[in-house]
Amino acid sequence: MGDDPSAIAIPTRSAGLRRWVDECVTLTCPDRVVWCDGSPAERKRMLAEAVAAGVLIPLNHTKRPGCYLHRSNPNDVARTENLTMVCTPTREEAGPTNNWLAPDEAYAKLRGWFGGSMRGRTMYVVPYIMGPPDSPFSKVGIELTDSIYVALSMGTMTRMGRAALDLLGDSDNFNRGLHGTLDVNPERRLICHFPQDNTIWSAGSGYGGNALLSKKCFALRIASWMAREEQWLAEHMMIVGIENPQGQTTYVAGAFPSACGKTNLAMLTPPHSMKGWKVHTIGDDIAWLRIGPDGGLWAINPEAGYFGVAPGTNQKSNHNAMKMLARDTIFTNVATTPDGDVWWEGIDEPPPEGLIDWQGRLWRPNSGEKAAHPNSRFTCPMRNNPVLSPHVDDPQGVPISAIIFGGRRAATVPLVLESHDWTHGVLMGATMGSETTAAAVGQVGVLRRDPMAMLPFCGYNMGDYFAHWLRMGKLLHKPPKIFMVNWFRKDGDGRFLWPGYGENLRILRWMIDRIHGRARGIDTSVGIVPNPSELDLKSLDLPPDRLRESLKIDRSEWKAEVAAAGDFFRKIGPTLPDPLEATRHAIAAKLEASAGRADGA
Ligand code: OXD
Ligand code: MN
Repeated sequence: MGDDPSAIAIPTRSAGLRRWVDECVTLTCPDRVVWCDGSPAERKRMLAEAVAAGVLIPLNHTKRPGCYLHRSNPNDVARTENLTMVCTPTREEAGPTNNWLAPDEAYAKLRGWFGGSMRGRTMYVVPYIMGPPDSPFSKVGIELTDSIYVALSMGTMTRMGRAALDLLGDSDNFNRGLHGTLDVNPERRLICHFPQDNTIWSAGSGYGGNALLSKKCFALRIASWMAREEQWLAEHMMIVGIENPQGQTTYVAGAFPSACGKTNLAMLTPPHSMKGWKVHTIGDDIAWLRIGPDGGLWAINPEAGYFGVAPGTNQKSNHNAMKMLARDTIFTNVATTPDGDVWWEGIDEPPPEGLIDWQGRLWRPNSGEKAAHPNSRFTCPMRNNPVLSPHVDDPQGVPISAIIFGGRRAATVPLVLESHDWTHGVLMGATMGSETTAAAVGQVGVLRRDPMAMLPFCGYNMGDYFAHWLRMGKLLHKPPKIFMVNWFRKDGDGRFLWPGYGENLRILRWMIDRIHGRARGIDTSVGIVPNPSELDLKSLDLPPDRLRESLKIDRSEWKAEVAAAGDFFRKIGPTLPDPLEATRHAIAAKLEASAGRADGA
């Protein structure tokens, strides 16, 4: 260990960091410790090592330079929410929506599993910064991992290496993440968060959401805890700038559950008819939002790369992603073609003969099995994104004019709905529902309440989290408008009513018109919907009755929705803030009173 040259080459001035690495080395007993410096030479060396070890398979470097395939253990292909714990001293602090373990119990159990677990392996010390290096809002984390795939992925997903140690200096204020692959056995898999210790211990999984500790574990679960203490917000949101033909850019942040199109929305291609409109990506998954000196909400993207869902990504759904995936990308659990390229369901190219499935077997078209895993992924640096915003590194972030909450709803929720005020917007977010996807282990397509798309990611009591959102509204002098969207409403035959993807810009445009006072909308009991005449529908082949159907507010569906929200609130229990329940009751009363109205809402 001590004789590894890289351990000497990157000293840290942080005594706290040295002490903690020593403790973890004593516990896990790796053969070698490598301090990652984040240099291109190091990456080249580690890629070669990963290939030699069979962890990565090089793809066709003529077609896809710098691209690799990783195949997971088939038991380890998605986040395991049932094995994800918030370890606060009391169960109440974790709240009714989180799994809880007492810190002593969690540490003791994991200490047992980690003991000697890195014998014969290398421990990578991965220092990283979440956020632009010059931002006062950025934070340092260190992940210790025995997975070269994780270390390489962290190099893409974060600002990784020497810069993080420089920023840390002699401080011991950093997130302590210990990750061990162990024997990839679901029986010995736990992802434990200790918010009071700024610590994460993740054991037994190599899957991104469980093992890249910067992402869900630090930037959401631990950061949401910090955000409450420090009066900011850590959210599961994409951030995008939308520039109109006059050159004015409006930034919006949008919370959608996993695999509901955040990445596509963050880099959408405007429809041909919307000449002069441009989209600039700030982030596709996580936003850290602060109150700026102007009293408005400002956002940074703490990440530096995208860990996106491959299936369904194609030239139409995300032309920019297809471009950025042409190089420097690690693909996980996709299918591969005989000439060493990638393939997945929904790539919009026929599967070539001789396709190899995500488990490395010859795929048979009639087998009824997917060639790529439904949660197969790409890990790609944000610098590859052709529409990356020039403001992505701005230390203060970008000003947010609107927050969008969106889910996957076959019925009830219209294409877009604006809240009446902040509290109503928080209610919309708090009660949003979505049909589950393959991003987490479990049944797919089941409606569940997923408040602010944070159900699996909020690091503390959900009722306290709602109260924090309400408090933030009071602190903001210029609160953003809050909208709810649903790109996924279906007709009676199960077909999507709205074309989605790039066409969603037409809906964003209406939001921007609302923000700048250029559209009136139609007020209903449950929020403001567009008057169809206010929507830019130029060259859109959508029959008026389908548009009407997608915007419809059905009174009986909404009565059921508001009642279901009440059921969910009862599960939150005593921490639920009164204003949310009062607003829900007021809407229920308005729905009752509107029984005689023509639109019924
Ligand atoms: C993700 C997720 O990977 O939400 O972003 O699961
Ligand atoms: Mn996500």
